[in-house]
Amino acid sequence: MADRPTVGVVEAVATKALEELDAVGDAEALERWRVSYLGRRGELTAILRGIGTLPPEARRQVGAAANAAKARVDEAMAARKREFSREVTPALLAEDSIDVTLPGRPVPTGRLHPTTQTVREICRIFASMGFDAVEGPEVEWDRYNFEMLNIPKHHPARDMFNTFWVDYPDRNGEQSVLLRTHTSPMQARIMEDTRPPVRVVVPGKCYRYEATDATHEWQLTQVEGLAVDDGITFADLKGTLYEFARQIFGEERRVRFRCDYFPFVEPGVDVAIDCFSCGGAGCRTCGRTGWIEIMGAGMVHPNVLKGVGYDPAVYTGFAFGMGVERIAMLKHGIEDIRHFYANDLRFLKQF
Ligand code: FA5
Repeated sequence: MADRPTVGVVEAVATKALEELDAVGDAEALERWRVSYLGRRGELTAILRGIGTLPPEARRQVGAAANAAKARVDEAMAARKREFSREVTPALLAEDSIDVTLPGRPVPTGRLHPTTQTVREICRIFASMGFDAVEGPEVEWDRYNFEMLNIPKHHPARDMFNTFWVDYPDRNGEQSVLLRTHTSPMQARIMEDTRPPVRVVVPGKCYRYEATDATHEWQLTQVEGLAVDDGITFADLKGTLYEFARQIFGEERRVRFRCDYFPFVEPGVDVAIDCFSCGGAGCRTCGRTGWIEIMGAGMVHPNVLKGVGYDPAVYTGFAFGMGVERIAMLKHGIEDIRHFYANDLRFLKQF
């Protein structure tokens, strides 16, 4: 660029700038063009800077021409900019468009464990018959798990419950703390704290030191039931459990009551449902018996009532304790209890 600009130079530069501006094809090229004419070292900028060095007369003429040229170029540039922004917008819109008819991406949701689902269903059924639900400790005293249930120390019935003992000997050096083997200790805890009428269910985990097979786990879930009042009979127990079986398994399932022995009830029964897998013919799941035992039950033993300060001449009651996994197996046709706690998502996702 000449040091001393003239009107002719100004016009020539402006014309060249406008011609090149016409040829600019996109926003990036426009920016390159702007820098080359109007940037700090741009051709038009250099002319405008050089005006100050001109003699006064030339400065006036060339200055006026340069200002007019700059105004024309600025206006042309602004017009091109507007054009590009109009062109870019539809292009961008097309690129970023959202197809509102596409189905949304699924959000993975967690789910309740089949045992939890079954516990909730059992509690709901008993709630409909007026039973409250309460929970109790899994680490328990010998006193509640055995003694208050009419199972004194060294009683042979302790062999029915293979026990995990907690290494916490009492003053006499005897083991007195354990992982509860059933939910029955809550019978004593509840009756100790309340006066009749009592109507509760107690869901919770229990532990047994035993070998596992298709229907036995070392950790199991039970729901205990207890109803005590004056005038409660074995017929109330049967009616309540038939109604429960009808609601949870449907009308067509058969229920079997058979005499059984539990030291804390008299008389005692075991309750079984005909096997879902073989329909009662006998198979691996039911141990070839045709029946799956789901609970123990009976009339609360007078010694248990006495132990908590209830008068057995006035009050009677029934109790039951059911295996929740066994009930879930029957409901869903699960042939092996060991699936429940193997943490295999292929199994768990089915519920
Ligand atoms: C009891 O635990 C008694 N407390 C039940 C009871 C309560 C009787 C109140 C009378 C009055 P039992 O050991 O039979 O009884 O267990 C009850 C139920 O728990 C069984 O019918 C079975 O469904 C389930 N169960 C027992 N042991 C296991 C195990 N190892 N794995 C899975 N389920 C089990």
